[in-house]
Amino acid sequence: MTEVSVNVAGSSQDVPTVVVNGVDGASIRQIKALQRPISVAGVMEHALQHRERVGVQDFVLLEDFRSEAAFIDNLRKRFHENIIYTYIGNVLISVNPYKPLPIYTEEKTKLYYKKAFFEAPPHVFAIADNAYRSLVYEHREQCILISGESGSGKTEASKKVLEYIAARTNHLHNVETVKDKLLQSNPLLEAFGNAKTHRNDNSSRFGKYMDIQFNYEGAPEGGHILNYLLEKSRVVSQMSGERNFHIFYQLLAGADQGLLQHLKLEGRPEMYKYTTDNSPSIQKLNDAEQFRTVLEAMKVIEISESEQREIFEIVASVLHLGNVKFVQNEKGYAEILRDNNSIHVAELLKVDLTKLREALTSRTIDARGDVVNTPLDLEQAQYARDALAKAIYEKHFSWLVSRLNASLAPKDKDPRASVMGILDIYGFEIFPKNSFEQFCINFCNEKLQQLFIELTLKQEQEEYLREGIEWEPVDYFNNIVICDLIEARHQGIISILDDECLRPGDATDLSFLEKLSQKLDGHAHFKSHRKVDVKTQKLMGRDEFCLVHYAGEVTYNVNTFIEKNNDLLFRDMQNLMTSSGNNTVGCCFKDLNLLSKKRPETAITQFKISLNELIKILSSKEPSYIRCIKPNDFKMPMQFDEKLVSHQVKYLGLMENLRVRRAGFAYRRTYEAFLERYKCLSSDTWPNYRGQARDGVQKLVEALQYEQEEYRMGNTKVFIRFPKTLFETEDAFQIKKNDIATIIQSRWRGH
Ligand code: AOV
Ligand code: MG
Repeated sequence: MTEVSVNVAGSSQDVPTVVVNGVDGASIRQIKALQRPISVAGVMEHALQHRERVGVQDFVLLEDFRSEAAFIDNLRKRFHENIIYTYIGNVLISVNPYKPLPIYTEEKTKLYYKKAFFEAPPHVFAIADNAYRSLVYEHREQCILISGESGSGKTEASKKVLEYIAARTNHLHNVETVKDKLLQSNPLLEAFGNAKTHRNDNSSRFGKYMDIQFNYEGAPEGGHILNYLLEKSRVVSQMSGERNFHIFYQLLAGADQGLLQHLKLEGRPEMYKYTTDNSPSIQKLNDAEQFRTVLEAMKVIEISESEQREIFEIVASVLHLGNVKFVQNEKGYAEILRDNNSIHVAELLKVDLTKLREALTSRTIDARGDVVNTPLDLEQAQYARDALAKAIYEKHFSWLVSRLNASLAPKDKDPRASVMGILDIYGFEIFPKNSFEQFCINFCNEKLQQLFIELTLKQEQEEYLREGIEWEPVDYFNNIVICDLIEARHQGIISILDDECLRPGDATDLSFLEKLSQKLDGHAHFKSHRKVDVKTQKLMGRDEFCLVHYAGEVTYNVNTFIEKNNDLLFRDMQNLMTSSGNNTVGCCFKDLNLLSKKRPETAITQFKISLNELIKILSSKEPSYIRCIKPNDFKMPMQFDEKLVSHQVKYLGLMENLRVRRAGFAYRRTYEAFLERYKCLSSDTWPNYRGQARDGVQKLVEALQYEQEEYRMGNTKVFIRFPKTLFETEDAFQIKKNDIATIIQSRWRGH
C-alpha cells in the first residue's frame, strides 16, 4: 500500500498543491469562497477512509498530539501498510522495514522534484529535495543529520539521499564521473569500515561526514569525506557471533587464484585468527559478490591496479600478522615461532624480516640518550602484534579516505560553490558488554542529540520569544548535563581518564574507575560500581560503571580503557613501517613525527576535538533531520515491537519535538514573502499593496477568513498554527493562478 496524493488544484511544477490524505477538509473553504465547480466530496470521503487505514502523514495532524499511544499507533498503522516515513513538521521519522520496498524507483524519485513537503507522501527524497532547493536557489548551505540507534537505517537513508541528488541533477552536464565516484565511495568505505554486529549485519564502525560540493548551477562538482574513530579493536577480536570488517571475508571469498597466491592466502576465514572467532559461514552476506563490487568501485574511483594490489597486500598482511605466534624462551621472553607467517608479513609489507621479528619481540627505550633494548614477555609481544595490526588497518583506512578525497576533489572549484553535508555515524549502542568503543560511540550520539536540541527545540522556542509570540514553553530533557559529565574540563570522565593515562607510575583501569567513583559519585547520570544495576538488580561488577545516557542506561566495563586511550604503538614498529617498500604503507605512517618528544593526544581527546569541530561545521549549516527507528531486535520485516519503538520515541525526544511543533505554529513566513505569494487572493492586496507588508498580510488573512486561533502576527513573520490553513490557502492560490493564467492566455489569443 502506498500513499496517494490527490491533487485538487491542478499541478504546477514549483508551487505546492494539496495533498488530501491527512488533511482535514482541505481547501473546502477556499474552493467555496472562489465558487469553483469542483466536487470535493468524493475526494474527502476517500481521504478519510485512507487516513483511517494509514494514519496521518504528519504527526502535527494527530488529534491527540500529546498521547504517546496515539503517536505509536500512527507509526504502527503506517508500518504495517509499508509506509515507513512520517513527518513531524520538517523532521522525517523513518522506521526500518527490513525488506526492500518499491519506493525508491525512478518514478518515485521524479515525484519529489521541486515539491514542498505536503505535496507528496513523506519521504527521504523530500528531505533531499528541500535541502537541494534551499542550497541552489537560496544559497544556504545544508546538512542532513541522520540519527537513530544501531540498525535503525541511517546508512541506508544516507545512501538514498545521495542517490536522489544524483538522479535530481541528471539534466546537468559533465557531472557523471563525479556522481559515479560519490556513489561508489559507499561500497568501498563500507567494505573497509563496516562489519556484522549483533545489532546490524552491515554496521558502520566509523563515523562519516560527507560533503557534496555543488557549483553555482547546482551540479555536483566534487565531495569530501571526514571519517571519525574507526573501531579498530575489531581488527584483532570480535564478540562471538560478530565479524571482523567485511573486506577480510570479501577478499578471501572473492579474490581470484592469482591474487590469493600472491597474497599467500588460503581461501577460508577459519584459517586466520583474526577472522575465526565467530561463525562467518552462517551469515547471509555474499562476500564474493561484494568483492567484485569493491573492485568495480575502486576502478570508478581511479585507484590504479598497482594501488589496488598494495591495498590487498596490507589487508592480507594483517591476516598473516594475526597468525604470528610466540613461544616463551628459557629466559622467559617471547620468541617468534618460526613458521611462514612473519615471513609473509615482511614480504607483503616490504619490510626487513629480522627487523620485523625484533620489533615484535623487543622494545627500544630511549632513556635520556641511553638507548636500551628490552625483550618483551609473551603477553607484551602479543600486545605489540595486535597493536601493529590495528595501527596498520586504521591508518590504512584513513589513507583510503584521503585517497577517495583526492579523487573526489573538484577539478576546477567554483568559488561560488556551496556544500550539502550528510552525517551518518554509528548509532547508540548497548551491548551485553560495553567497552571503550561503546563509550566513544555513545558520547558521539549524546553530542548529536545535543545539537538536535539546540537546533530544533531551543531555536524554535527562541524564535517565538524573538517574534513576540505568546505561547506556552514546552519542557524537554536537555542532555547537556550528560555531555558535560563526559567532556567537562577537569571534572569530566574524559579528563579523568586522560589524567590517569598521563600519570606516570601504576595507573590501571581499576585506579581510573576508583577516581571516577570518587569524583562523580552523586551525579544524577553516573552510577559507580558500588551501586545496584537497575536492570539486573545486581551489584555491578567491580570493574564497571554505569552512565544514564539520554537513550538509556549503559554499563561500561573499564577493562582496557587505559590501554585503548593511550593507543601506544612502540617506536620500533613505527620506524619499521615508515621504512616499508609498500608505498601505501609508507604513506600511511609518514605523518607520524618520530622526532617529536611531545606526547600525542589520547584517543578519546582526539575524538572529542574532532567531534567538536564537526558540531561547529554542522551548526554553520541549515539542518534537516532524519530520525531512524528500529522496529524490532531481530532484523525482521513486519514486526513492530511497541515497547522497543516506544523507548526510541521517548529518548529521541519525538514527543517533545511534536509538542513544540504543535504548541507552536506549523508554518511561518516573513510578511514580505507571504504577501508576495498570496497577494492575488484579495482585491485589497492585488496587484500590489502599497503599505507595510504586515498590514497587507493582515488584510489578506481577513479576506481569507482566518480564525483568530489559526494564526498570529509576529514581529517580522506571520505564524500559521495548522498545516490545514496553509494547505487551503495554497489551494486557493493554485486555483487563482490557473484562473489568471487562463485569462492571460485567452486575452493573448484574442489579440
Ligand atoms: P544503521 O546505519 O542505522 O546502523 P543500516 O542503515 O545499516 O543501519 O540498516 C540496517 C539494515 O536494515 C540494512 O542493511 C537493510 O537491510 C535494512 N534497511 C535499513 N533501511 C532500509 C530501507 N529503507 N529499506 C529496506 N531495508 C532497509 V549502525 O551503522 O549499526 O548504527 O553503526
Ligand atoms: Mg550505519
